[in-house]
Amino acid sequence: MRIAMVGYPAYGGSGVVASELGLALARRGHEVHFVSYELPFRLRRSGAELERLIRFHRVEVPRYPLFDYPPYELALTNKLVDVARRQQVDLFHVHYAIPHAAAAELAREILAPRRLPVVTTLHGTDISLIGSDPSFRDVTAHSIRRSDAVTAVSRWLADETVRQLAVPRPEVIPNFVDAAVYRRRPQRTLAGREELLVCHISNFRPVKRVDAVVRIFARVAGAVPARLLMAGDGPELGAAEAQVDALGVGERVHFLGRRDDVAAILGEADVLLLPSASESFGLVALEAMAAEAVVVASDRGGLPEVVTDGVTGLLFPPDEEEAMAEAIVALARDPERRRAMGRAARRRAIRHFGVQAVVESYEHLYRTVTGGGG
Ligand code: GMT
Repeated sequence: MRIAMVGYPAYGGSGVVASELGLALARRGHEVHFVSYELPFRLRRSGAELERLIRFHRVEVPRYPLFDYPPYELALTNKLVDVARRQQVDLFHVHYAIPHAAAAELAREILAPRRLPVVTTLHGTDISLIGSDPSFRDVTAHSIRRSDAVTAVSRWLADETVRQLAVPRPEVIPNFVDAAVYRRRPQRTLAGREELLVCHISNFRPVKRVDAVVRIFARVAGAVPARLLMAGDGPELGAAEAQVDALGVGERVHFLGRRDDVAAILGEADVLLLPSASESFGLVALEAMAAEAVVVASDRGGLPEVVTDGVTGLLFPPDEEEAMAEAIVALARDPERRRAMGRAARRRAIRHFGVQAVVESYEHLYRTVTGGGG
């Protein structure tokens, strides 16, 4: 099939999923056109293989003095129309409802009477934070209703979408992980052998509760030899750096900035700490599971669908910081249990969130919406 994939190129789970799905589909013989304002970061690394597999179409937004807010949505719509006409695409698959679903809907209207199906994948904050905001609610609900198929990355998000927007329940297609890329690395280069290596990877937005990460780690570091790697960048970074100094753990905490080598970091990590206020899925938790790191996370949103509490990781209400710190200390003191949990996590990641099964679910959906049979 010829698929126009739309997503955010910046660091964030929805862009990762759109990129990895595009690559996986292209490797299975589909023609994939990625449409965005920048080449997504996961695609930047794929080099020569990428050029063979995916065509990137940049959305240019003309600057004009009248525009205090350059109308990206309209430029995206126009680009989608252009790509659909020139490349004869069979469908639009948009990731993150705002503004992508509305742009695809308008593009489809412009292309009529040609029938171009729209598949919308919801990722979380496009519903839970932004989509349900009164400023965007009606247009989000409308574009979801008009999509030919709507998917959500977890059951929690599907329920939340119905609850917030009173639209039909999306089909659940979970995120996936390539277990050949995300795996334990035998060599330890990021911390000493006797230290517990704790990682946090996010876009440092308030919902990630980076302040809690630092507080929890400070408790851990007071009890056992440990090191914290903080990978990512975002609005809470400065505050986290100041907090690390204030708590006197500067020697043990390393801010790595935005990193492309997440698999390498998780491959050495003992624990991934993710005390988010909400997480529709928690892709980084799945990646950590495949790499046999123990996920210590909040029990909110879709995380319990990814992590089996007590078996493949440990979940707590987000404000139970002391309990999370105690759990991590206990894991440091019991390496056997930690490794067993890591192995169970990898088994679960492979069994329930493998690339092939998930990509086949999307292919099935594409066939259904294009009338190619299910
Ligand atoms: O978590 C973020 O801030 C990024 C956001 C995004 O849209 O890129 O992530 C959301 O989509 C990911 C991929 O499906 C999920 O794994 C994340 O859980 C979800 N984030 C939230 O729900 C906060």
